[in-house]
Order: sequence, then structure tokens, then C-alpha cells
Amino acid sequence: MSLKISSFEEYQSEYNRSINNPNEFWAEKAKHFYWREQWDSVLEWDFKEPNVKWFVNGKLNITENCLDRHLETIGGKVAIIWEPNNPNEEVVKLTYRQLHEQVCKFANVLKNNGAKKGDRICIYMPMVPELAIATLACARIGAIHSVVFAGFSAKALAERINDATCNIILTSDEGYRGSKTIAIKSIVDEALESCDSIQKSIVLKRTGGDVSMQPKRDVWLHEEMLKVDETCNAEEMDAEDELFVLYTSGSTGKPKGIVHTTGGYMVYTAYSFQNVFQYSNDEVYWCTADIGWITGHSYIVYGPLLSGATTLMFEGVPTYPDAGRFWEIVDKHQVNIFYTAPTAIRALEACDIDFVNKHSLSSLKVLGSVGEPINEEAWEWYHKNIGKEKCPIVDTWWQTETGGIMISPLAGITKLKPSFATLPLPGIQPCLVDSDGNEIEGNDVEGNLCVKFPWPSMLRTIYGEHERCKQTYFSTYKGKYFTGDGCKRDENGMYRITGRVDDVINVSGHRMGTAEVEDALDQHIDVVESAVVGYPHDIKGQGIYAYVICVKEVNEDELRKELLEIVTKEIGPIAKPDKIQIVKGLPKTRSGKIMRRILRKIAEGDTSNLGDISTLLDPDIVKEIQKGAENI
Ligand code: 6R9
Repeated sequence: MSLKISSFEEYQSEYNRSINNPNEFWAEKAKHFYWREQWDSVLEWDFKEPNVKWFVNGKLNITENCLDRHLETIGGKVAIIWEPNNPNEEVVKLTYRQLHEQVCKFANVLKNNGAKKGDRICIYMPMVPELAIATLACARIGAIHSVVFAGFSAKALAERINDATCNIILTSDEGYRGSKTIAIKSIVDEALESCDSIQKSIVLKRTGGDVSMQPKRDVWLHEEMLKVDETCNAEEMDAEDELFVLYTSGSTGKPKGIVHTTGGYMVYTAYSFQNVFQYSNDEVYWCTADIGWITGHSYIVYGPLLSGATTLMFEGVPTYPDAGRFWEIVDKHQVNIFYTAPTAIRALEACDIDFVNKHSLSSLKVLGSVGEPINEEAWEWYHKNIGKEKCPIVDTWWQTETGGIMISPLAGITKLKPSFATLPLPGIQPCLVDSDGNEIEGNDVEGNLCVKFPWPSMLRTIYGEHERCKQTYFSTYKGKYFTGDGCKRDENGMYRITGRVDDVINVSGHRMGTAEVEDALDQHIDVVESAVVGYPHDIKGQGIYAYVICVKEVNEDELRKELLEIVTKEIGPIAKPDKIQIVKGLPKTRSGKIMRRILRKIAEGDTSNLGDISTLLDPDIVKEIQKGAENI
């Protein structure tokens, strides 16, 4: 199945066609897939509600498209290459036929344990093949998967399980990450103490470490797999049936369960995968993300498998056993397409170049970047040292909410411009708006990035909170989806994403709501109030800077230590502030609003122009904070 565009002229004509006649355009793409029943109409939409339906009344199962459909043609082709954390442990390769069998068996295990269509199943697992298999097994039986990144704390996991009232959790005993062993099951045990909805936990034996199993509730996956056979007919799903929920941070405290549905998500992830990366048949593709994030959902699992690609999964971290691990893996598996995040590039750039130069990297053809703006320096380093100046870099802009890549070069087709995501994919209609909500026409302009027409893989709702979905994304600018990002359009119409314009920060490519971190800090008994902002960080892109007010004189070092512990417990280690400044007060307006603009400037170390502070309740506090910041 090829959905691929092969020249810039073709891109332009396809783009125009997708705008002038979206229904015809997407129907033509959707016909490449296997549908049990055809749709009645391609698109129904209303951004006010919002109410968006693609391929109305079409019936399908996405796993039949990821797996069954390929058996006759490429059943013996490797679908998943799994590279373990420890380079000396054996690699696992699963052909499409083997993956199909594993998914069917796992799906039967789910059914044996009471799972049925429409259930929400939480998956909290390390990056092992069973994670991909579990995800597909849910989709096979029509259960809605909710994958939670295995770096989240017990508290954060429980919050997500409860929000979607999951009845089953799929997990593992422990996980390996670099030199560490992570006690996954015991985190789950702790989480489940506050989750009434979970009936079963199915546990993979990964390390063989000692874990406690609660009779009746906890079962071993390997034992359950012995009880089932390998036939499992796929459940027939409506195109608009929910495929998964994935939690992401917003500007308010509580994470949002972004809901994606089946048909449109399938068509768009495959279409964008093939076009952005220009995947061809025998290539090995590697995306270094974790399946716990949207990038892993769309571009480790669904997009590649729908396209019959060979997708590599890596269990470990870029710096274990040493900083050459990524490049060693590229050579070992002859990786052709490599997709990673700017934070990883910057971290590896900071290491000895010998870690790169020891490896040939000659198999590489295309490089990708995702998760945050890539600065020019990192772009150039990536291009020169990894791509040897012959691999196009696709800087792909998109979001959990968009489901798939929205603005990106097509590899080898679109002209590149460092740190520009360049042009929208066919079917995507971005626009820039000013603060009054007026669309800014023409080029060489800057504004807030919106999308004015539906695309197949867009979010449909926030789980259980449709009104919040409407408020967050569809109310700021009437009739448009608002991304939360700022953006420039250059004189040639190329897009450059400048970063979030709301209270979301992007730390090492992970989205974090400042309010979430503040909520965690405020849990400390000695903390009265806190304010969190992002500041430029050489490796992470943005670091977390926390200002806290205490009730009394405290031992600052001890307080800092305790605050880091609290954040780790409430959210996870990824949310730990890099800097904590204890302050007497915060710059507030007369109406009580914290002036974050000022706190950002101070955190950045740029205090030359703090702007107008005369409207503050207590302008003197600014000087005091500034002074304190010098010692942080
Ligand atoms: C896929 C993913 C989404 C936010 C998004 C934006 C930032 C992602 C980017 C980028 C500049 C890129 N972002 N890709 N900024 N250039 N190529 O990362 O989803 O975790 O939901 O984050 O990440 O700010 O709004 P998600």
C-alpha cells in the first residue's frame, strides 16, 4: 500500500486538492485500507460543539489493517525489532505473522480476564515488545487503551486510572532503564490502593525480580498465555469508536485525557508516516520515543505497522552503557530512518564526538525531530555529524491532540530550512491569528497557531469532559482549533514554531503544566504558595524554575530536597524543578494575579527590561526576588 507523494510538484497539487475537495481527497486515501463496511459520508463537522466525524458509519478494526492485511504479502517480514536495554541481551525480532499471533493470544488473555469492547484498559509497562502487543491486543477486542508512561508516579498513575475508570491494568514486574531497575509493579500496587475500578492486573515477567502478587487480582501474563489459542477474530468497530485515551498536560492542574477514534486516526497516521519519512519497503525505521507518549503511539506502533514497515523499539536510554548507544544501534540494525527529540540531540552533542565517530552511520537516509523547537545549532550538528550532510531532517510539528504530524517537510521533497517545520501536510489548514482573533494573512508574519479545518486524526474530546475540550481548544478563536503554540510564517510561507503561548512548558520534549508542578509544591506543609515558570536550558530546552513562599524560616537545603521528593511522588522525576528559589512574596497585580512575565524574565536572567511593574501590589518585591535569584 503506498500513499506516497514523490515530488514537490505532486505535493503542491495534492495539497491544493486536499483543500478544494477534502472529501474526495480523504476518501481516496481511506480506500487503501481494509474496511468491513464502507462509510456513508466522509466528513461531518462543527467546530463550535466541537463535533467531528470522519468516515461516518464505516466499520473496521485497526489491527486487521496493522496485521491481518499484511499476512499474505509480507507475513515473513520483520514488523518489530526490539533492542534491549543491555546490549548483550538478545534482540527480539517479530515478523508480521508472529506479531499477529502474539496480539491474538494477548487479546484472548484479555477476554479470559473479563475484558470487553468499550472497556478502558490501562497499560503501564516498560519499552518491551509486550507493550506494543498489549496496545494492539486492546484495539483487537475494541477496548480503549490508556497507556501511561512508566516514569509517572503511583499518584499520577492512580489519577489517570480513576479518570478513565479502567477495569484492567497491564504491567510488568520491573523494568530496566540504563543502569537502573524500576519497581514497576510496586508502583502499580501503590496506585491501586486508591483505584476501585481495577478488577485485574496482568503482569509481565521482565526481570524476574521479587514482586508481590495479590491473589484474584494479579495474574502472570506468561501463565495466562498458556491457556489461550492464537485465533482471535477482530471486533468490528465503528470509524468513530474510541481507540485510545492518552493523558497530556494543559495549563490547568488536572491532566487531560485526549480521545482519539479509530478510522480517521488510522488513515492519517499511515498517510503522514509514509509521506513525511518517505518510507520504502525494505527500510528499517527507528523512533526513539516511548510508547507512553503520542509519538510512540502514532509513529512506533500504528503508522509504521499500518504501512507494513519494520519498526525498531528500544528499551533503554541514549547514554547507557555509553553515549554512543544510539549510533551503535543504528549500525547494528542498519537503521535507515531515525526519529528523535532535540533534547536527545543536544545531550549527545555535549558528549565527546568520538562516541559518534566510532560508528559508520552509513545506513541512515532520513533524520527526524519532534517534541520541541530544534535550535539551529542542534540542527546543524545533527545534519553534519549524524546525517553526514546527506540526510534530510524532517522537523515535525504536531501534538497529542493532533494525533499525527501536521507541519513538516516531506523527506527529500520539501526544501529544508533549519529550525523551520516548513509546510503543512496535505489536508492541514494552519492559520495565524492575532490576539483579537483575526486571521493574519500574507507572509512574513507572526501570531498564534490555529487550524481552521478538521483533519482525520484530530482529537474528538477530552475523556469525560467535553465542555473542557470546547473551552480549551475551540473557544479562544471562534471556529478554529487553537494549538497553544506561537508561530512565524516567513516570506516564503514556511512555518516556524516559536513555542507555547500558554502556561505549558516543554521540558526535554515532555509537556508539563506549570500549575501541575505548583500543585505538587503546595502540598509541602511549609509552602504557602508557589509559582513555576520555564527558563532556557541548554540540554532540556526548558528547565523548571520554581518560586516558593514559606510559612516560616526554613533550612533551605532541606526544603529543596523535600520539595523534589514531593514532586517525584506527585508527578514523577520528569517534573522535578531545576531551580528552587525561596521568596518572601510573588509579584501580583492588584487583582491577585501572578505576573508570570516578570518571573520568567528573572528566571532567564534577563532583568534589563522588566516592563511596567507599576500595577503591582508591591513593586518592591521584584527587586528582592531579583537579588535572591543571583544566588540560585
Ligand atoms: C508530538 C508531541 C506538543 C507540543 C506542541 C509544541 C511542541 C512538538 C515540535 C514542537 C516546535 C516541533 N512541539 N513538536 N515545537 N517544533 N517540531 O510532541 O506532542 O507531547 O503533545 O507536545 O510540543 O509546543 O504544542 P506533545
